[in-house]
Amino acid sequence: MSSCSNATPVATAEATIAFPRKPRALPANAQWTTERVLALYELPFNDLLFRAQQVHREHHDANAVQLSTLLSIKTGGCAEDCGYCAQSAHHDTGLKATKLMDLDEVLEAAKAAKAQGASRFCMGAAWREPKDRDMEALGRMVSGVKALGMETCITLGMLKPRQAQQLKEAGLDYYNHNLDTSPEHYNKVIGTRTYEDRLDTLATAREAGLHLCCGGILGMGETRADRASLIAQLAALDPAPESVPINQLIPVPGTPLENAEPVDPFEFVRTIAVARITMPRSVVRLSAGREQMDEALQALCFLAGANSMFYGDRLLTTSNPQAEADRLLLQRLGMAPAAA
Ligand code: SAM
Ligand code: DTB
Ligand code: SF4
Repeated sequence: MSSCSNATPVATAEATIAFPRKPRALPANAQWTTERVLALYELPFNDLLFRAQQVHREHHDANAVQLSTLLSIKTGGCAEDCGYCAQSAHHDTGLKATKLMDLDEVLEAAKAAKAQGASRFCMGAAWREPKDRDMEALGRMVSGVKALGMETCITLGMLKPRQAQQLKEAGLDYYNHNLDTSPEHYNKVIGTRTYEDRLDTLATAREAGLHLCCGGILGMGETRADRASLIAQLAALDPAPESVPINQLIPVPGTPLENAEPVDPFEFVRTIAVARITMPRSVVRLSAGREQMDEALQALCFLAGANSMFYGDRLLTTSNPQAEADRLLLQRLGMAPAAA
């Protein structure tokens, strides 16, 4: 396996508080148990893709792709120790930390994303959680982007109920908060925030009436059983997240996962297919890691049921395929951007 043993979280004061709570088990009536999800993974590749494509066509336009553009509105210096992340203050990645971006700069980036054809603008902040004093500025960003006629998404870490309501009132459509991996593998990657914390934040966002964008990362030294367990956790959220980002780890130098063994490309496609089958109505996003994939692999991901991607030359701190190259790829596949 990968260098994941190196990814064991640093024993900080926060981490020792974080470990005792056990992640919530799947609900007894969960339709997709980890075993049933694993059985999907075990299908012959062609059978799995056929089934995923059937489900996909029942619920979605098979040739439409939703395009989301990301912006890091507050970069680096994060108190959390996520083993994959360039922005954690626990890792020496050489990234320069910044303050929260000015509203004008955010709106300029959103206008540019819209002009390029993105329907959703996703703002990300490298925080464990937002401070109450930042909520007004964040609300103005959300309402400003919304006023441009775009869908809005934001990811700020853990949320308090009042903060989630403030974001909703400002016009937020989606809150992104990933489970990242299985509950079983989680503590090998992250020590400063529990799985339970993440589930609580997702519930808080839901209670405020926000749509959920929630997924994970492949290639962090997890097993197939872990991948199945992650998908079972996502599918058991009731309702399932409206948007499910499947990221391939971008190994960032200086992070504990910099030398993690890459996930097998067919296993990545299988995961997209399994997400499609278990969460039929959700939009499944082919997320980080597309620069490390060739076009044939991305086409297989669309065939497996991916119907969204991050679009624009940058993700948060790392690069993404050029927008022009993506437009050409979609054209060659006879696919078109989905309307917002
Ligand atoms: N700080 C907030 C949080 O973690 O909730 C939001 C930003 S965080 C960067 C959002 C998500 O990006 C993570 O949960 C993770 O799934 C994904 N991500 C971060 N670094 C990544 C990497 N190197 N490769 C793939 N995905 C990554
Ligand atoms: C998600 O699941 N992936 C995005 C978004 N949600 C916020 C972030 C990907 C980050 C990739 C690494 C980086 O650029 O720092
Ligand atoms: Fe901080 Fe989010 Fe990165 Fe974790 S993933 S270190 S919470 S920015």
